[in-house]
Amino acid sequence: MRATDLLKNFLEKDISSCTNSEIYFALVKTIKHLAKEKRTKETKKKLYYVSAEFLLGRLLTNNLLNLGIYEEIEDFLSKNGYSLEKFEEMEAEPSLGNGGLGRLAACFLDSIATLNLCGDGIGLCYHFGLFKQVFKDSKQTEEINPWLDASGFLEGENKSYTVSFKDFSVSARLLNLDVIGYMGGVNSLRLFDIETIDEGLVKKGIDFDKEDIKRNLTLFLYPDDSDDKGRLLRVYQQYFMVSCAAQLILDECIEKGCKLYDLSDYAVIQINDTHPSMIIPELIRLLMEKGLSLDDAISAVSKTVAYTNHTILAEALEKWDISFLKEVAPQIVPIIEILDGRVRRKFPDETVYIIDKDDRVHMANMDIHYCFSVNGVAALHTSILKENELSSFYKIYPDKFNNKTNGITFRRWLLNSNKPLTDLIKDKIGNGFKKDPAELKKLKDYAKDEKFLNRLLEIKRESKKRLCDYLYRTQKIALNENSVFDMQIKRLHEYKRQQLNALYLIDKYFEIKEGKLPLRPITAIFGAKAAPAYTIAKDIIHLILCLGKLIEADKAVSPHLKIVMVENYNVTIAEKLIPACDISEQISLASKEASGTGNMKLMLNGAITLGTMDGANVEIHKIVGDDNIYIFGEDSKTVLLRYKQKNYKSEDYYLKNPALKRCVDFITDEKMKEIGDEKSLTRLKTELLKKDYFMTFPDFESYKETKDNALSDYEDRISWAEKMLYNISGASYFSSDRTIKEYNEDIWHLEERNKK
Ligand code: 26V
Repeated sequence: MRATDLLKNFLEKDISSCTNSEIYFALVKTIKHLAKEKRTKETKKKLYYVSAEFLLGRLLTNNLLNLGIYEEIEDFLSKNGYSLEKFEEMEAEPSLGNGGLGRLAACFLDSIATLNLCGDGIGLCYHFGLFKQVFKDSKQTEEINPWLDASGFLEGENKSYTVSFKDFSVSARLLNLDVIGYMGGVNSLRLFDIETIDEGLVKKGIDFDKEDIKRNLTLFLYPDDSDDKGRLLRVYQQYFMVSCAAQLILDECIEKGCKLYDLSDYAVIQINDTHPSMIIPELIRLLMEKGLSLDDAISAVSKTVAYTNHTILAEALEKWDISFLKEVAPQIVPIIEILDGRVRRKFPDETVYIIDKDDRVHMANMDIHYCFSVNGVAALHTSILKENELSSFYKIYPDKFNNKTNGITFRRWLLNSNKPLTDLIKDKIGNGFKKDPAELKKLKDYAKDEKFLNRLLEIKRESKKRLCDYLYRTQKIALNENSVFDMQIKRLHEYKRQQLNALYLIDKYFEIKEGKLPLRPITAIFGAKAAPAYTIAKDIIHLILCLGKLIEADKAVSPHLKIVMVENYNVTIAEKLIPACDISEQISLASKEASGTGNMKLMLNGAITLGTMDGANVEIHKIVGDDNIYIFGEDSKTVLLRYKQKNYKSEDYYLKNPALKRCVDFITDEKMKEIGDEKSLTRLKTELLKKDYFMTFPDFESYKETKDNALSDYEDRISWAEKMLYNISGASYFSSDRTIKEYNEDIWHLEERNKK
């Protein structure tokens, strides 16, 4: 049956007498129906991608596109006087992730299904996604972000498990979201919830009783873990997730004929960072319960689980006090002790122990010893892991280490979010790139085709105009569409250095005041959420919002410079921002950003990167060449050496460089204090002067020079368009289809499922 006929059936009456909500839910039912039809039999071996985060974004239009019925449905709706956009906007975004790690998991699910591989995601069904950010008095406040009732895509499954904690147990409920590949297969994202959850526990903002585990376990994504109660809750969540995952995986394998010691013939489990690490002892425990010997259980699990590392920041590498694990799941503690004992007997090197002298369990260490594959997420990141952070492990297990440079799904980040650009590409090189992103390389043949380059510029202009309309309609932000759109859109973290961008903007403000005007007005756009307990990150947001206000009120400066921070940056807003970006800020301190994936989305949409030699920027640089990217700052070797020597003093740079000093001092200038909160601004300034752990100051000058060069090059529109073209075509490498093919060839070894 055609999609529109199905839709009409689900509407049950003539569309003209339906409410918007009836139409929305009929669309959802149509999608679910078609997804069911497309499901094919599973293969013997299956991938389980276990992750605490899946930052999916809205599903409606993406699913229509992947099913190949977008145009048909759009047509039908418009003939009846409706725009599809209206229904798209009714969907509450499932924000089940913080940032890159969760969004990567979502892109991977899309590619796995598209490539017809048999692989499900497993995670938690948080009732509230990442908090909704609301600005009050130029500060971030947090509100709950519900999505469940308004979604319609989630379905209950007839399966439940019991998870036992130390003093009590909970019943788990399994829910399913279809993962619909682009003209490909259909897989599942399996999300676990508890029967006894109580949304009424949430009081003010995002506060709730952190100790009432039976009622709060799946309420929130990443509850604030700034205190012990929060940390303990996180361990509860993690154990709950992996115990459910392990039970589900074993059930499915046994049903297919698995004899348990041959688990790795039926399952491969990719763990997304260390949040699911407890699946190792949990699986060992369950296998022993089912009759395997300790040795056989350890061996089966070690051949089945693979680990991806997503960060080298020491503070982000999870270490749990063993007392926490004893409190939550004492049944796995003896197993972890056995695993640690084996390591200690074999390797007399404290740095590779699982349990350290302070009785903390290093989750990554457990993973590396007991997984068969350890991968980093960009070439530089993997080599830093091998040579620095994890060098003692690399010496022991050189063959386990491998790199899988991240990627993004072009369905969401080009086909769906930038239709005019998609159509232009299709006109030039045909439709092939939609299934085979390598075909994008063909675009390079048009690097000197002025007509084509002009069309690229026109499309960018149109996207900027659309963004202006959207931001005005939704947030009352008014932008000048003829200005340069410079964007830094990502989580707020000191290592990503939004503060460096802010210092540049202060410098620009001074220049404009002195009469040195930019060639064209500049619009600096930020989008970022700060972790609720991360004080300095919130101070940086405050600084940016105050600067925006100060400049807005200064009539000498405001025609030339505008600073905005969009509220509640999320996947939905990213989809509107990215097509409209001219300059993509990727300015993390070299060595700190494992990969970055926003950098890939932005280049694919024709933005030019201004960045350090960090994460995947290094590979972007290699692909597009010096002329098509703006690289600045110290490289990772210099940075790592400086950390080693422990001799960085930010004050030295401040005192040596009057331009920098002027900018730093301005943070607490009287004018700023009038607008903002003195305490917050002073705290930030002091942090920079006394610590600046992420070394903003040494890169200030080269950042300024390089950014100014980019702004001046922007004026040669045709040569800028050529840069855009090289970036769009070079982005082909960063398709998550390529990444997933590599995971499959090197780690998973799944056979392609037969298409129906
Ligand atoms: C977590 C935390 C938590 C505690 C406070 C500091 C902190 C800093 C960073 C993180 C990141 C955790 C892992 C993560 O999200 N990594 C991101 O993974 C992306 C996908 O591989 C990658 O593109 C990003 O570079 C990386 O930051």
